[in-house]
Amino acid sequence: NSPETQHHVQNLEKAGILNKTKVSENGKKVRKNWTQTWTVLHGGVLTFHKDPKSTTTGASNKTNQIVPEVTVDLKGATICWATKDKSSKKNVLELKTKNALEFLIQYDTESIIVDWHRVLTDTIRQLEYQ
Ligand code: I3S
Repeated sequence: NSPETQHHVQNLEKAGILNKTKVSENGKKVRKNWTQTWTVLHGGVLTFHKDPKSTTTGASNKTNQIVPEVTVDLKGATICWATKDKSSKKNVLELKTKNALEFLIQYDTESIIVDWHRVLTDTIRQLEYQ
C-alpha cells in the first residue's frame, strides 16, 4: 500500500448515472431489477445509490434523496463486457466482486460505458498491487 499506489487509485475517480442490476449472490441467481443509479467510484470503492424516485420515504426530504445502497470493494473484483446471453440490452458490463456478488452495469451511450469500463479496469489493476 505504497503512497504511490494510493495516489494512482485516488486519481481513478468517477461519478455518473448508470443502469444496474444485481444478477447473482453467493453463486445463486437472483431476479434482475434494473434501476437507474447514481454511481460513484472513489478510493477503489464503487457505490451505487438508491434511485430517489424509488424511495418510499422522504421523497420531499432533500437530505434523503441520495442514499448509498450498495458499496462494492473493487479489490479482487473482475470487470468484463457481458456476453449476449446475459442481457438483451446493449453496452453491458459484468462486475463480479470478491465476495461473490455479480452485477450488470449498462448505459445506452457507448462512450459513457466505455469510459466506465476503462476506469474500472484500471482501478482493479491498481488494487492488485496493494
Ligand atoms: O435475463 P432475464 O431474466 O431475461 O432478464 C429480464 C427480466 O429480468 C425482466 O424482468 P421480469 O422477467 O422479472 O419481469 C426485465 O424486465 C428485463 O429487463 C430483463 O432482461 P434484460 O435483457 O433487459 O437484461
